[in-house]
Amino acid sequence: MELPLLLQEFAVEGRLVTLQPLGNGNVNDTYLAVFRNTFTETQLVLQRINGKVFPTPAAIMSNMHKITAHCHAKLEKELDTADRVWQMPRIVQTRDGRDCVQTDDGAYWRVITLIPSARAYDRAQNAEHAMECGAVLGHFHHLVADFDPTSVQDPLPGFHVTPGYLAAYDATLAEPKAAAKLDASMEARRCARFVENRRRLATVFQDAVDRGELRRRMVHGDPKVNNIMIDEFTAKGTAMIDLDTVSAGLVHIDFGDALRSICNPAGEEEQNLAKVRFDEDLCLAFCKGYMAEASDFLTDADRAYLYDAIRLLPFELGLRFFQDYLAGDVYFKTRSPEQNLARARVQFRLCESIEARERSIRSLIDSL
Ligand code: GN1
Ligand code: MG
Repeated sequence: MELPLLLQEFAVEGRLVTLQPLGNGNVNDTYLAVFRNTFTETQLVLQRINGKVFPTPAAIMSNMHKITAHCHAKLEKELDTADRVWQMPRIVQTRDGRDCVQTDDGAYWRVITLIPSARAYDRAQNAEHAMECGAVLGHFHHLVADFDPTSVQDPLPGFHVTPGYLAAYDATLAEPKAAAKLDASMEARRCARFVENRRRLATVFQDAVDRGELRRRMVHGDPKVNNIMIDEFTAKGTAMIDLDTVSAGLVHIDFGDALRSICNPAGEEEQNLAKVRFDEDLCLAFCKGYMAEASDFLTDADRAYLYDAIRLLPFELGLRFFQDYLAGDVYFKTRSPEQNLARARVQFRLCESIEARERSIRSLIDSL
């Protein structure tokens, strides 16, 4: 179906004046749609949910409906006492009251509100930006802290289960095609050695949960820097976007994922590995911003595992990129054949940089 025609199914006023690709998401297809009438303009986000990644798009939408309803009510209630107007995208329903549309090809499409006068960056800009990112994640954790985790379905079974990614990697490597791909590339073989030397890392959080040291709570799941909106006028953080993976998990996953993205000023797509490093000033700024919003969330046990989270998440994401490269780029969107391999190398390099700074990162965490 033509996209402008599809948009007509949603309850939007005005005439469509432009429809263009938006952002750099690695999973869903995202467009900006601008509608105008004589006196107003409405800017919206049209998204095709990636059905190869999310097995049950309808569940994703039902989760989003419940989570945003909870958070919007809380935002309204706290508006008068808040230091800023925090925002969160809202689902724009269809004219007949549905949260999304399924087209004949089976794809699920949804429309959500754009956070106006705000933007997300692919890389941390400076310490102030990192601090605002921390504040947004901390405030998000505050918003979902009293949401009942059992009322949402698992959006993506196996998401952030590192041993599962390792098993998928092993299964891929058992395929002759993947093994040949590994054989053909010195860089890929280097990545494989990197993984072999860190296999034991994978179970650190499963073990901690099994021992009863850490408990699950509502988390975002994908709090990387370009999912955090910054107000263009005030330069303050204003919203967390990309809510598909919000579910019960460990706060460590969010911490580690945000930091692996924010503390690598070179970004995820850097070609020159020499530029990839873990920046502790950005880390400290992020943590300060987070603590100002959510310091009471972190127990001593949580703190004890923060370093492990910071080290694990780039390992896990690198492993996911590397496995996808070997499997023929089936999960993450790519623009060139070696892109997932290059992305994996960046994450592994970042992980090495974190390992080299272990003592200093641990004392930074202790100082929080
Ligand atoms: C994907 O869709 P996007 O780009 O916000 C991925 C994250 C990765 C990220 C790496 C559902 O996020 O887990 O950290 O790419 N999301 C999913 O850029 O797999
Ligand atoms: Mg995103």
